[in-house]
Amino acid sequence: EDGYDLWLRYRPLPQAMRTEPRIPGPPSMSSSPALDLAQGELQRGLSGLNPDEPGLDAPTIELGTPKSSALVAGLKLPLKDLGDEGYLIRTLADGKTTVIAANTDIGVLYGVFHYLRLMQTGARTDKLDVRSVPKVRYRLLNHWDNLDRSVERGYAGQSLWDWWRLPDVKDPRYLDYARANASIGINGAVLNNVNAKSDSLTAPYIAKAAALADAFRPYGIKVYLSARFSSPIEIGGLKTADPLDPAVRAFWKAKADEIYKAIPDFGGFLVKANSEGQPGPQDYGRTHADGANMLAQAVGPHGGIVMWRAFVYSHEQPDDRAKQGYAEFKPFDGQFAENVIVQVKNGAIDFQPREPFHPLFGAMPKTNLGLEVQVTKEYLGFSTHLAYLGPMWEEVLKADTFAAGPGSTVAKVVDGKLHGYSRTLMAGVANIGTDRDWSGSQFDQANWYAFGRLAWDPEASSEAIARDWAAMTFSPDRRFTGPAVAMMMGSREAVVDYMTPIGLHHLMGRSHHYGPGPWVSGGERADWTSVYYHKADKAGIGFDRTASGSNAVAQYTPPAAAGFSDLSKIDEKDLLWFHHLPWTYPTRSGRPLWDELVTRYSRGVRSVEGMQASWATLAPYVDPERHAQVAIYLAIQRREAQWWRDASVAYFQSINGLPLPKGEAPPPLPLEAYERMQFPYAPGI
Ligand code: BDP
Repeated sequence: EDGYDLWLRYRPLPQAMRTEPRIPGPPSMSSSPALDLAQGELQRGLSGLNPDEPGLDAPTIELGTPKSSALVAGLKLPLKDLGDEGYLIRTLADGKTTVIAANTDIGVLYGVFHYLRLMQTGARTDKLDVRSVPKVRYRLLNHWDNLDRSVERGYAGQSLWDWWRLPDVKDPRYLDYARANASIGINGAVLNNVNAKSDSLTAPYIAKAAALADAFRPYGIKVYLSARFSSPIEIGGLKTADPLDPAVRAFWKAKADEIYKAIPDFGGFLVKANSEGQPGPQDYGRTHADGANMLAQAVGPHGGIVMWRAFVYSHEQPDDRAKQGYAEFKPFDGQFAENVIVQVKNGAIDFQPREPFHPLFGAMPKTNLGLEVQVTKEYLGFSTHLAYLGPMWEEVLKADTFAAGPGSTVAKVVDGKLHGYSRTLMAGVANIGTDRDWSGSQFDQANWYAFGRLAWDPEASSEAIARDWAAMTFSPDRRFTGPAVAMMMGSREAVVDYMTPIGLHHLMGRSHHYGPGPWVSGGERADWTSVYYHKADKAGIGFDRTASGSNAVAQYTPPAAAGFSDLSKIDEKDLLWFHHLPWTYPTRSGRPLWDELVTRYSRGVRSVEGMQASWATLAPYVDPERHAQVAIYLAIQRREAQWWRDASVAYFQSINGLPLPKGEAPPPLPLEAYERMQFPYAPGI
């Protein structure tokens, strides 16, 4: 039991949970690879979950489209609004037949996975009436995979893509990867790192990407590539990459044509430009819109899209990095081509354990905006800390931009409803690698899973998703799922507490981003240090982003801004993100700020102890191998939560000179000892 089977284990259900044996319906009228997969998956699931021989009068399941199944065609089901990916699952009036129907074969496959999920989680399946349509069109994993198979910010081994042996050798794992994605509705994968190499757009690499596309296609997954903006120079022999230069435009058009020849359903390009040293249109005095539109024109005739990232910050360092994305994109609202999606991180800094929503959401009604989240836990303890990210994403999706009055949530921006976007996108930076358990830990699989489910429905409940995942991955027994889900739901808050409580952010070790580093200062850029963000001194702590400070709040709509600026309104979870306050500031607990800070640090450590205790009681429901792995990781997390707490308390105390609140243990080591702790070989940098 190494976790390879993910949430698709199909082990026999406890007797009490087995529904009547079922048999798949008769062969369909016509078939396709996706339909064969759907049929095969159903058979595999049913026989795994209930190994008993089906009785002669067992209920049947019919699956198909009106084209592939006479029964489905004859039923005249309301399929019209299901689009290309939605499905219906319905038990017919005879009570004996359940149909899984869709307009397309991939819709049927999605429906089969849904049906199997119901069985796996012990839900009733004898009287079904389910209708599901994805709310977001592009549901993509972004792999930050390099061509040498290292994975930037990856903590689960090497890249799955064996570039060396591709295109000839097709590792069966590619199919398992695609199947897992299809089971949660992911329909695209950007294969290579946003810090891209031009090599990935050369003929040999296009052939390799085409082999992956062939493997993924039956599962409804398209491939996309990150494009390096200076490719016309590096592989096109040109002197410039100026997006308004005719030769440059011709290069990209020819490149797109070449790619589509090899991959007729190629999805398009993802671009990181003029950010962290990457080349971009601004190098030529052009705008993001100029760059994006040029590429959009190249892929447009083939049906492709361009995802242009808003994670930008320039060489000139502004007073507040949080303001830069908005400043560079907002003025160009309405100037991006229809097949461009501006891809915006959930928060304005960089995937911190907690960030308020990015001010661009709600601010670009005339530009397709997509949401990018980080599934891999670069800033939340890599793969050894247990942090279920569903609640973090739900928090941002539920945040109210007030762009069109109350209820203008980020979810409604992202699913296109608020502004009528023509294309909608959710992208997740993948946490997948060659580790047998795919994600580097058992519980990190839940983040991959939750990302897919939330991309399908950004208004879904992260708790319900956790329950499904825990039931499918470990055991549907409620005595297991109750405590396991409680653990998961509290886990991200625990990390916030022991790393960056009360709105603090960017306090981690330099460059590898592992472990505490609130003292980090100096070096290349001020906005790569911790002191830039916490601004602690003898008098107080926090980043003043109100009108008296950087005024980043002004980038939000007035009601949202007021909610952040007004000390009587702000949720304390965001307090020090927006305010610089005296150490004595009275928080809502009644404790002065300093005492509250220390209390939260310690609470984080105690939460991890709580997870350990809870996990120990769950041993009867989990195989010993996976139980032990989780227990070992929790022990690492406990130790490191303590390290975060002690190092942070020691550092901030050295600044403010204040005593610890009563009952709080002093850090066992002097500050210098924490400062000296180094982790030079952290993976995935
Ligand atoms: C940061 C990562 C860096 C990425 C960058 C990005 O530290 O490795 O290249 O984001 O999103 O979080 O481009």
